Order: sequence, then structure tokens, then C-alpha cells
Amino acid sequence: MKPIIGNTEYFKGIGSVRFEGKESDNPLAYKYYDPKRIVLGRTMHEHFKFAVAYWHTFCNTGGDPFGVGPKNYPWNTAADPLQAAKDKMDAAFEFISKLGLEYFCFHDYDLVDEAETLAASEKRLQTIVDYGKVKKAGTSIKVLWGTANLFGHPRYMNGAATNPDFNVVAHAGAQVKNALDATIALGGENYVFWGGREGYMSLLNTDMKKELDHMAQFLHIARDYARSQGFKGTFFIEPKPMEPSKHQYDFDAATVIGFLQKYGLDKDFKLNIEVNHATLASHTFQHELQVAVNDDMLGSIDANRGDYQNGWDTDQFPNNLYEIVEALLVLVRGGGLKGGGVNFDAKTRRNSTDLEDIFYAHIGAIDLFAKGLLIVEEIINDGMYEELLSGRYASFTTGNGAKFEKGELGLTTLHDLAHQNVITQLSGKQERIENLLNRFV
Ligand code: XLS
Ligand code: NI
Ligand code: NI
Repeated sequence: MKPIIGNTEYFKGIGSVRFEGKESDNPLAYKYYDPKRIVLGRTMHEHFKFAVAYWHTFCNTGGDPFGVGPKNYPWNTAADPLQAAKDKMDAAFEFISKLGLEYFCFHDYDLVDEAETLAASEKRLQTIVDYGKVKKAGTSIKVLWGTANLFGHPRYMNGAATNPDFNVVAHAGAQVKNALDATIALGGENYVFWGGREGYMSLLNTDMKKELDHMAQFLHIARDYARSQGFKGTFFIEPKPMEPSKHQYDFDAATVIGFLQKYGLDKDFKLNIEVNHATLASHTFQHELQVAVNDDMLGSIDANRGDYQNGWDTDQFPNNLYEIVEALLVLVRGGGLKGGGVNFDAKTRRNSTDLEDIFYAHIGAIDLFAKGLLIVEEIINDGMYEELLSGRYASFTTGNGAKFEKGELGLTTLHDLAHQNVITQLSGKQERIENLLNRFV
């Protein structure tokens, strides 16, 4: 793919990032990600559908509660918000195409700053979406998913769909309608709901049941609207237990699946699992993936990592090979992502201020996934992992175990069999399996 360069070239001196193999010492080349390489029956490109997160990469200037952002990106300088939005989109297309990627993800007000009134915001959004449609035409750049920012503006301080004030719920509805329209117009393949403020700061002032009913109602009408506009993609809920709310309703994968099933939303919705959200919920990433896989609900991934010492959502780029291998083992054995891809919901550190730093961050993370996948391929082809895992359940493949699985044995039969059976101790073999993984990592 040739780089897509607008009126200004933002990343001068950086050309197309290509696969050069692990012997290459070029920091701006892929060492493992070879998009056309076939791994376990599909190309690396098909396995992952890597996406760049608009907000972290093009909007975030590195501000934190202790200081303003030190990143002075050249596309963020125009005083006119629409010009700034166009510059940002030019930079985004250049960046994505130079990385050889195809996808990005966005919030409505990542594309262009929110205006003073809803009417003015709508107009701005439509203008930049039209600009995006023209830019996209004839390229392979696509939208993996769109979403609405229902957490940044002060109006959402008590929640969006779960706000106790109907007027705020309606405003959230307007924003979701516009964000859906934008996603559809840009050919978006999926749509995400992340409920940052759908939760509470104190249960004392919260009618939890009412709020959950409202959230479900909101998702129903959003789905109905999108379908009425011809949207064929999947809706994703992105679980997170807390931050910014003390407690978020979409706490973790199990909670969200229960919610979707209870409210009859499980046919249209799947999950977008984020690494750092899993760890905030005191789970591993692979645990959350497996919970989603169990119900055929694994739609997409927000790839990043937390910090082992700090508790919060640090959204760092992923770089831990051992962890990614464990996660990809779950993902690959579970049949892959249903509709979605791998969105880098990650930001460079505040003091990584060079333009090329966002290239290094993405290249490293993409190579990590590629290398992890190659290792998983070896583990799967070796066969011993599968053998050890299924071997633990061998007693269910024939005889009474198989009958139990089929529902043919009652409790009295278990009782009678227990009197005849002798239990032999079966080791969990954890260390053996860990060593096996390490053989390949
Ligand atoms: C925040 C979330 C957010 C969603 C999109 O923690 O990860 O970035 O992915 O709203
Ligand atoms: Ni997050
Ligand atoms: Ni996310």
C-alpha cells in the first residue's frame, strides 16, 4: 500500500514500514509481522485486523492530573476546529497507511471537537465524516469500530444511558445516533459501547435496578436504529470494572454476558475485551477471553497492558511475550475474533514526545502479536499441550463419565458408583505445562 499523504506530510523521513525479518536492525521495520504469511490456515492479517485508536494516537497530548500535555503534534495547531480535524485526519491516514495497516477506531468527538451546541456539533461531525468518506475512497483504510464519547462532557457526570435525568439520557441518545450515522457512513464494521460512567460513585444515591433497565432499553433502541439504517455489523460491549466510576455495570465479561442474556441482547452484541480492564477486575486477560469464548461472545480486543505496580488503567502498549502467548492460545483455540480485530487502545508514555515514538509503539505491539501467534502455532502443531489438557478429562470420554455428560446419570447413580469406585490421585501438571510453553517462547 502506498502511503496516503495529504497537503502536508506529517511523518517526513518515515516511509512505509515493511516486514524485514528478525535479523533486521531497522527500528522502523516489522521483525515478525508478515501480513501475508499463513499461520494456522489464515494470514497474519486475517488473524488480527490491527486498528489504530484515534484518541490515544492523534488526540492525546499527554496531559495528566499533574500537568498539561507535552506532546505538540503538528496536526493539532490550527485554531479553526474543522481545519484541525481535517489535519488530524490527514495525519491519521498517513500514519495508518505508512504502518501498512487498514483499520482505525474512533469516538465521535475524536474526529472533531465537540461544539457549544448539539446542532453545531452535529454539523461539524457531518462535515468531517464527509471529508473522511472522500479520503477513504480508493484506499483500503477502514473503520473497525466507532463509538460515542459519553463520559467526557460534564453533562455525563451522573452517567449517560443510566443518568437519573431523562434529558441527559436523550442527549446521549442523540450522540449515539450521530455516532452510528458516522460509523455507517465511514463503512464501520462494528460499533462499541464502553460505559465509563454507566455505574455509580455511591450506591446510597443509586437505584441500580432502574439504571440497568434503562441501559438495556437504551441499547435496544440503539440497535434497532442502527439496523433500520442497514448496519450489519456487530455491537460490542467493552467491560471495565471501575474508572472513572467507582463501580461500572459492565464490570467484567461474565457480568456483561449475564446482562446481555437477561435483556435479550445476546444475538446482536458481543464483547470487546481490553487487557488492562481485565486486570483491573482482578482477572487475567486470558481469563476474560476464555469467558467470552465459552459463550461464543469474543468479538474484538482492545490491546494494551497495565502496570504491575500501579493499579490504574495505564493503557501502555503490550510487550509481554509470555502473557500474549497464553492469551493467543485461548483466542486461537476459541476460534478467533468474531467480527472485530485488535485495536491498540494504548498510548505512548507522556515523555515519549517524538513523532516516531508512535511508530515504535505500534510496530512493537504488532510484532508482539505476530511473534506470539508464531509461538502458538508451534505449540498447537506440537500437540502435547492439547494432549495434556484433554488428558485431564479423559474419564469423561467413555463409560460413565460420557454418560454423565449426556445427562444420563442421576444423583443416585453417582452415589452407587461412588461406592464401587476407587479415586486415584491425578496431578494437575501445571509446572509441566508451563515448561512446555516455555520451550516454545
Ligand atoms: C477506556 C476505554 C475506552 C473505550 C472506548 O478505558 O478503554 O477507550 O475503548 O470508549
Ligand atoms: Ni481502557
Ligand atoms: Ni478500550
